[in-house]
Formats: sequence, structure tokens, C-alpha cells
Amino acid sequence: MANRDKAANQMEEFKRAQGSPDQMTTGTGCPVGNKTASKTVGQRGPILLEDFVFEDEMAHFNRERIPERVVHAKGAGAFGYFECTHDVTKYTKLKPFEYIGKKTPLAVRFSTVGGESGSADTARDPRGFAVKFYTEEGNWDLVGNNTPIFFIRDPFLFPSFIHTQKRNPQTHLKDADMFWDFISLRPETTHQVSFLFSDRGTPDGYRRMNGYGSHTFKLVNNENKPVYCKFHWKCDQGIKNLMADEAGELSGSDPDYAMRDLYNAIAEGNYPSWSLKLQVMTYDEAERFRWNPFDLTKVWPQGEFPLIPVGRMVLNRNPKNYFAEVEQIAFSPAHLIPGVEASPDKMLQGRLFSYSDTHRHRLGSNYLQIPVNCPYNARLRNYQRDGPQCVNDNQGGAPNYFPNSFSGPEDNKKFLEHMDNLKDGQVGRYNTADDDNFTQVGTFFNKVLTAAERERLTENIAGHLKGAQEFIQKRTVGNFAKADPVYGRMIQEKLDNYKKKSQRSGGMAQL
Ligand code: HDE
Repeated sequence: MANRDKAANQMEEFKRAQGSPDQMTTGTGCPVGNKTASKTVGQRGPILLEDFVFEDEMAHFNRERIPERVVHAKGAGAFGYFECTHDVTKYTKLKPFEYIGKKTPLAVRFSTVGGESGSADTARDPRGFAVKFYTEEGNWDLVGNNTPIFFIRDPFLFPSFIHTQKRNPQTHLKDADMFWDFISLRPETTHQVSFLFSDRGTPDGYRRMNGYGSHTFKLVNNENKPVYCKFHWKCDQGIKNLMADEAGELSGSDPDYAMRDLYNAIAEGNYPSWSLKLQVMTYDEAERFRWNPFDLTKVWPQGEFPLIPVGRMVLNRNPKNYFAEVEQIAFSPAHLIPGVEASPDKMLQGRLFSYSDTHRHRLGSNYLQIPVNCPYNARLRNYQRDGPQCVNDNQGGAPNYFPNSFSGPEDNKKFLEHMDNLKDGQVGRYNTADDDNFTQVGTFFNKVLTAAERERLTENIAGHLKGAQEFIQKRTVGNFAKADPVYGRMIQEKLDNYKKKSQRSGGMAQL
């Protein structure tokens, strides 16, 4: 049809493929005779309890919603493959990187973070970039963002940090005081906040942004030798961002902009792709590195740790059903496979616990049986049984205890994790607020951004910060000024202009 894109025409395309309609049934498969009238006593009478067709329909409808993700609630998914193009076996025995030319199927979910599942795709927010590789040694999830860094260093702060981006408990409104109060009290957020309020805070759809594993991980090779690494997904389409006013306009005119863009590109055969690169740091280099190599608020300079190419991800299939394959997909940084392990990064350690915990609440304890989550490329054999919504064969008559004498599945030492030697032995609660919060921010401001980008960054910050109280503004500007006095001054000048304007208009322009 003219002027209708693939997304708009989905129903029409279904009709064409389907041909004539099937017979409708109840959930039990019983053919239905009438779907538009409940069974009543006479024309005007009440409904009979015996009307299972009605009850089946209504009871299921009443249970349609599952809890949305507490963060990253709005997202789009797609499927495709990873192709290994370079030999990195000297670093890792990861199955998808086993040999050049090897293809591994995968699923991806892109998302915004702070909004609800109906919120606008173009909001200023980090973007989730989560990839699930379906390998012969199980599912490996690389659950990253479009930023190489994050706001905080200790996962203990995460629930509070997220609360400041969500809604005020009384007004149920977003609250600039909450956001900037927390940000300014935790100066380690300065780097990521600078990234967020730069042009990259509003990517032009999901196809035109990079992805990052963000954390430091450990790679282990076939000789059981470890190195630390970071993962980078470089966007082959080229990076493109929306200007703040375009993003604002789109959030009203097309709140599903990024999802529509991804769906249509794939449906038209214009498959997006990303090149995967590694940064590698040896244990010795990690000892000598001038920053904590496990600090998620810092990057590893690429001049010192150059990008090493590995392969390419191509997305070539849209979800067949959004709820089944996107709402129910369950990523976790703890879903690791031989060849990749956790590093001591506290933030990663916190996440290793959090994700599966939320899945058991959101999707149920058998969430790994849901088709999009099950490790279909591996042979799943374990001693887990039963539980709610157990929908596979529950491993038939195989022994359900271990050890056993009846050919139940066995473990194998060759799959033992690499053993680490941790030196920091003293147990305690360590403050992470002050571990060089500003050097890399200064580099970002002065060396990465152009003059025009610095102007927009400081405008974007001031435009949001003006909604917070003055003592919070002052503390916030103080933090940016520690990265570079010019950075602080540029924000302050713009805040002063807003204030003057607001005074002229009797306070009406305050927000
Ligand atoms: Fe997440 N995060 N996160 N996060 N995150 C979730 O898991 C959490 C963090 C990221 O498309 C939740 O299934 C903690 C960093 C993505 O389904 C939850 C901490 C990075 C997605 C959770 C972080 C991410 C999530 C909510 C601090 C980038 C969406 C629902 C230690 C490196 C995945 C869910 C998808 C989702 C916890 C910080 C990426 C609650 C505790 C850093 C892409 O478990």
C-alpha cells in the first residue's frame, strides 16, 4: 500500500500470509460458536456461570500484564547472528569466537532506562544494549549500555539513584530536585552525566549508536590464561544523534520513534550491524594502571589499550511476537560461559545477583524455560526439577539427585573457572565517592567535544538543572567546575540567564 511502512502494514501482511481465517477455539482448543455474545437468561438477563467461553476469555485478560522491568521498561528487540572475523583465541576460548567465519545466533534488546514501558523513545537517557548469544556452551549475555561508563561505583547506591530518575513519591512527577540533589552529592556521577547531557544522550534511534559491555570482564583462553577486557560494539551505520529540540518534538509526535525505525529497517531488509572490538589489559598492566581498572566510571584510554577487532553482529529478523520474544526476554550479566568471567568490579558483582532475582519475580522461577531464554543451542542437563510453569518434559526419568549411580549428567573439571588471587583482603564497607572523579571528565570536555558540542552540553545541563533549588544548582556547578572551571562557568552563565528571564516574567518561566 502506498505511504504505509512495514510496521504500519503488519496486519495487512499477516492477512496476506494467512489466507482464510482458522476456526476460533477456547484456551482448551474447543471450537467456539459465538465470540460476540455472552450466554444469558433471555435477551436482557444476567450471565450464566456455565459460560466457560466468557470466563476463559475474561480470566485470561485479567492476568495479561506481568510486572514491567523496574528499569529499562521501554524497549525494542531483534534477532540475528554474530560472525567471527578475527582470531582472538589467544585471549579467550569463548565459543562464538572459536574460529573465523563461525556464526552464532543471537537476540538483542535496546531500551531507554528511566521511563515506563509507554514512555518516549527519544528521552535524554542512556540506552540499554543487551545481547544474548545462543552458544553450544549455553547462553552468554552481554548486558551493556550505549555508554562506556556509568554513574556510580557501588551497586548499593543503585536503587536510590534510580529512584531519583523515577517519580516523586507524593506528586508522581519527575523531580529535578531529586535528580540533581543525588547527582551533586555523589560527584563520581560527573563523567556519565556529562556524557548523558551531550549530543550522545539522545541517539537518533537504536541503529545509530554504539554499545559497550562497560564493565571490565576477564577473558580466559584454552591454556587457562586470563586477561582483563572491555567490549565495544561499534555501529556500522555511523553514529547519529538528535538535537535536544528534535528529540523533544519527537517525544510528542512519535514516542515510538526508535522502535519503529528498527522494525522498518529490518523488515525492509536494511539490516543494521555492529562491529565487536575488545580492549585487553594484562594482569600486570592492571596492577600498574593509574586508575582502578575495575572502576565503571572510567574508560581505558584507547591510545594505551587499542581496539582489537573480533567480529560483526547483524540483526536480520524482527520479533514474531513482542510479548513472547521481547517482553519476556531475560538478560543477566551472570549468564556467562567458558572463556568470559566476572572481574572484581563491585558494580558488576551487584548486577550478577540482581538480574536473575528480578527475573524470578517478573517471569517466574522457570524463566529459563521460556523459549526466547532457553539455551537451545546447548544440551541442557541438570538436577533442577518442577516449580511453577514447568512447561518442558522436566527431564523425564533422569535421576534428580547428584551424585548418583544411574548415568545422570556429570560435571567436568575442564570447565572449572579460572582461579584468582585477590590481594585486598580486609573486609569492610569502603567509600567509593572520591576516586579521581574529574580527570577524565576534563578530557571529555576539552579533547573529545568541539566548541559547539560544549555549548550544547552546558545548555542541556542548565536547561534541566534550572528546575532544581539554588543550593543544589550551586553544588552541581561546583562539581563540573572541578573537571574544568570553564565547564562550571558555562553552566552557571546559562543558569543566570534563565534566572533573569524568569524574574522578568514574574517566575512563570521557571520550568
Ligand atoms: Fe541494569 N538492570 N542494573 N545496568 N540493565 C536491569 O534487569 C541493575 C547497569 C542494563 O533489555 C534490570 O531484567 C543494577 C549497568 C540493561 O531486558 C535490573 C545495577 C548497565 C538492562 C537491573 C545496574 C546496565 C538492565 C531491570 C547496578 C550497563 C535491560 C529489569 C549495579 C553496563 C535488559 C531486568 C533488557 C536491566 C539491575 C546497572 C544495563 C533491575 C543492580 C552498569 C541493558 O535487574
